[in-house]
Amino acid sequence: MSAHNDPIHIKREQFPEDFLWGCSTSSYQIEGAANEDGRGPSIWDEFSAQPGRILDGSSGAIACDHYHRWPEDLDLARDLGVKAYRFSVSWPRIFPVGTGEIEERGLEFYDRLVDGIIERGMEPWLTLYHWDLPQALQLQGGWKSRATVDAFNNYADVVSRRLGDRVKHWITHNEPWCSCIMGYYEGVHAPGETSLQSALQACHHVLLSHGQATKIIRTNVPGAQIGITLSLHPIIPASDNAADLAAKVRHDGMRNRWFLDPLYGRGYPQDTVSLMGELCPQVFDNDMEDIAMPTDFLGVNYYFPEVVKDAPGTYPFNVEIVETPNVERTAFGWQVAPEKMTELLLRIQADYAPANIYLTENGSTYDDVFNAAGEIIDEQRKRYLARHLVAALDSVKAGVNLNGYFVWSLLDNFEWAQGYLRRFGLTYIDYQTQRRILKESGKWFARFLKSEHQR
Ligand code: IFM
Repeated sequence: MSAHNDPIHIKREQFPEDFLWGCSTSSYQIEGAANEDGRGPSIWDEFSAQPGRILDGSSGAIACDHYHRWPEDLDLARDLGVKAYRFSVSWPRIFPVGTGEIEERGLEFYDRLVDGIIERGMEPWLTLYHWDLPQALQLQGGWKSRATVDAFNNYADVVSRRLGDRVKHWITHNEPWCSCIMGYYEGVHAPGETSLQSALQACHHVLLSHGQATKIIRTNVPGAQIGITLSLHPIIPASDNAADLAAKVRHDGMRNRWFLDPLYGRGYPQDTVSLMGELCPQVFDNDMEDIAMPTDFLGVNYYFPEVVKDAPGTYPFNVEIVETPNVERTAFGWQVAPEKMTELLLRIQADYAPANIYLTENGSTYDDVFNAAGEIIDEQRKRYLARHLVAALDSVKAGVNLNGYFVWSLLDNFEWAQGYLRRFGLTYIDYQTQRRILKESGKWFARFLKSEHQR
């Protein structure tokens, strides 16, 4: 789109006719009903209960009460005009202690949800793991333990046998960097541990479970389309000097290549392995082959680039993330840089050539305010969305195998360590009344989707 065109005028018909439009959610962030129908505790119930972990002291115990209000929420998704609804299954609803006895009521819930999605003319896109590990497994080491890989495979087997007649799109894991590095090293997400060695072992097990579960789903679900979703970041050096350029490569190794390289059959990146030294994970024979199991698509969650500089003495890689002044940011402080999304997708295409790429999340948080008419005119979120759609279109035009875009998120929800202080939804949730109010960004997206051709 040329510079004189306002992104807000982007039209759906500028995209290929079969480009897939969707919206995303995740179980712990919206479902609530934490103690209902036999659900066991997850690491996020446990983590949220610890003082000081969640900024507003909240938890996902009630969240959007989606467990009871899912028909209304699916109506909202349908009315937007999306053709795909991405959700995640809560592992502790199916296996309250992670393994062993199956909780039938949990499976019945997802039966109803999947049927509801299909009845409304949408495709279910199911994520198996969006961070709510059963707490009982965490007590045995969580993702640090190889036994969790077996437990995940069993869970993937049970869910894919049950729902595979209706669900054809499967995402094994959402954002392993977040579940492992933020959870086991930075300590800011559940389970709140702070060892880099543990985090790298956890990453290895998550990637391994992805590969092994892919094989299981492929057997159980004829015609399944299977992938993994990564949070990927363009890395920008703070300057052109050699030290900052080298810092960029080091940071990219951990942030992006640590996941992409093994998934695409290259093993862990050697430069990062050398830097990690003895912190590297224990890898058994055939693990790397399993991790590189062929998939049908790569899910990319894009939010922001990171600017880095060389910072001698900074653990673990002598790299510091720089908060560049005078750049546009969302209320979270995340830099708004849609053109960097295009660069990122071009790089993924060039370096890894995934069979298909889907943007499985992209969205923004801003402070939503009601006007006198009781509406939320969230111009910033609307513009953010439009600009990223332009960047998606630019990627397609530049030859990226990008086949779909999912907005994060259908609803405001429990934003992990930020609690309910951050709102990413196209739909506002009044948490007192559970009233849903479509924001202007949601209305704009619906107008965009209704223009011209329908998938
Ligand atoms: O809310 C999260 C989501 O769970 C994973 N991707 C990023 C979103 C915004 O932080």
